[in-house]
Amino acid sequence: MKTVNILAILALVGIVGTSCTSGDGDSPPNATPTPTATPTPTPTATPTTTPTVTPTATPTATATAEPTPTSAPVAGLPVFPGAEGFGSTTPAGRGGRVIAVTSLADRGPGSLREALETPGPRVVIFRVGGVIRLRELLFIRHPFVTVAGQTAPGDGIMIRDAGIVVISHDVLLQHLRVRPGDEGNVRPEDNDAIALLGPKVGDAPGAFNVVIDHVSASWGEDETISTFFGAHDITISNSIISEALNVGRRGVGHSAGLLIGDYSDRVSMRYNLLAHNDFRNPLIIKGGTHDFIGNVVYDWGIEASLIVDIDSSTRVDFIRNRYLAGPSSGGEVKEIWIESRTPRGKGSTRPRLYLSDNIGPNRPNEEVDVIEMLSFSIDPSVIQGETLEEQIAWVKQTYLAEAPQSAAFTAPSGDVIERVLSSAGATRPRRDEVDRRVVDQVWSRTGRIIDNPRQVGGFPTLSSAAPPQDSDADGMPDEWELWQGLDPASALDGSQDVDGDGYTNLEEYLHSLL
Ligand SMILES: [Ca+2]
Ligand SMILES: [Ca+2]
Ligand SMILES: [Ca+2]
Ligand SMILES: [Ca+2]
Repeated sequence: MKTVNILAILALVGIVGTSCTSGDGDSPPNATPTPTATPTPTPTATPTTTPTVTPTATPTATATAEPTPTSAPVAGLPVFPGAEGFGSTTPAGRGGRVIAVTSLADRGPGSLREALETPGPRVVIFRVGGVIRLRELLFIRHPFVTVAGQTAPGDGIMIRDAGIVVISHDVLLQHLRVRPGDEGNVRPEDNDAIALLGPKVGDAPGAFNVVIDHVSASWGEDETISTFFGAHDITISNSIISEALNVGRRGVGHSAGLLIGDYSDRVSMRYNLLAHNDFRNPLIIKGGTHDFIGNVVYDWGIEASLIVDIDSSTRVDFIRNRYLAGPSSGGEVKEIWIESRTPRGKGSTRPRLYLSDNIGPNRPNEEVDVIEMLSFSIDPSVIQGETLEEQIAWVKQTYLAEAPQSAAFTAPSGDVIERVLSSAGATRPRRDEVDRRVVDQVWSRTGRIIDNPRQVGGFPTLSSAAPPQDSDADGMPDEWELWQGLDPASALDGSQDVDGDGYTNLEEYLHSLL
């Protein structure tokens, strides 16, 4: 246990002994873990602009030419239809060159690494499916990139043995499986499936305007997904974050799901499944304004969600989440644990949460007071009030907000659990056996936190298949182009926007696969 805190407070409010929470040991590679900036939480409204028609300029790009953006950006256009959350109006690789991944090799011609290391706006499609075994971390250093895993033939794409590190901006990743495991070359302390790092790594601009959507991330040794060092304006949506490895090469238990780490700001976490992670479901530490909406948290171990505020004015909206205990679930804390290390006398910098429609073991329905699913670590001396009732009232008044503080959102209709379990993760072309098993385990309330992938059958194999015919190599198959009235013999039309809705023709094809 790295952090020993406090404090007893109110029996009814819930209480804690130790936490296993800090950012200790989470240093990303080549980075100095000494953030110097203090973030200013800035609630940001969701753009309400209705996408307007913008004529497309004459296309000049080809599949092999240098990128030529084809149209003025449409203000407020979601990066794909239905995208929501902080950063989700990024253009990503829109209008850029098409780069096809044709090799599963770690590097070299046709590799994913080569595609990501190519500067300039780009849309990365896959002409091969299967498993990419990385020999080292896969960095995204250059901005404006779309990685469309849904285009992969066969069983789709899985990345193993190392993870992805995003240190640039305007990035969309969809339908990828990232399962580092414990057999690769990355130090366990750095071995995240996906890390989004702010401007603290070399001279990189840092991660912002990043959308991670329909991604399956599992078997990390550090975190599974993390944001750190001031990464901001990020959405992690419709994804599965599962089976963070516990006692493995690190020698200590470190099954950590999702870390919104030091000085991250404006991170949306929506409609994700977090399953079989001992802690950090998520951990939000040191500030920022974030939202956690419509997620399913299953089978946490010692803790589910934790907010550690260290004199940092953290603001988080927890809305419509479902906490389902599983065989690993234990610990003394309730579903949402608020730890405030704000020094005495700095009352204006306490964390504040907005809670609405969250259900869990300690609050099985909306009739139960929200306080029942909260645990607090607070210096007892700051708590005001003589009687228990007065103290609880003070705690509520101090730590709970009456209205959402982050981006606006559209409440999804239907059942959250049904939605998440049916659609989360890399579902295109199809879910792999890891995701199918995890989802089945949520339905049946089975499974456990694991130490290594061998305990659950090891790495799956994914097969490739013949990709669709694409004669002009613009990323759109011949058949689809003919159906759309495009020219299967000309690559000029991929970056055009024939219906003027702001999405290029190539994007329309990518969206048709979602
Ligand atoms: Ca990490
Ligand atoms: Ca084509
Ligand atoms: Ca074409
Ligand atoms: Ca269009």
